[in-house]
Amino acid sequence: GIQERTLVAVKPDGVQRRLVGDVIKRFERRGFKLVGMKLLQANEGILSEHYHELRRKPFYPALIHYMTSGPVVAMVWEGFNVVRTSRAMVGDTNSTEAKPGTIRGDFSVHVSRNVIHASDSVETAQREISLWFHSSELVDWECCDHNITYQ
Ligand code: YYY
Ligand code: MG
Repeated sequence: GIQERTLVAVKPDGVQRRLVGDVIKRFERRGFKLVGMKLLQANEGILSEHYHELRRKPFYPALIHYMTSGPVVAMVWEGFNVVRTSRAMVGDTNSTEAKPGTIRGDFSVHVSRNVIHASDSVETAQREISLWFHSSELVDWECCDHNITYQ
């Protein structure tokens, strides 16, 4: 869609490895607009909702343990087709398959420590944004280069 929004989160391994700046830089340079951002220690409550679809997977307990092991940086990015484009920027879930040039393909070697989350559809993005952010934490603002980035 036109000006859609997506949830991106730098996971605890990414924060520990000081990759937050690299991740933000890629989204800024691509032309997306940051409309929300916070560092937080996620608890099991939010993560069990966030990963509800995966609750029966064998890796689920380890995933929750990892995701609660330290702070995450949650962000909302806005722009043209941002949901699909950010998935392409993030790369394959399995770091082994992730192409060089993608965030996972450049910064991770194992699926269980794959640095970053990005919503997988517009519907998922809407659900995840309202799970991680209050509407008052999202900022509507005009980017000064909007008419240069877009036709
Ligand atoms: O959306 P994405 O993060 O690319 O993958 P999901 O299938 O939603 O899985 C979420 C999360 O679970 C993944 O980023 C790492 C972890 N995981 C895992 O540890 N082992 C797997 N075999 C599959 C996923
Ligand atoms: Mg997913």
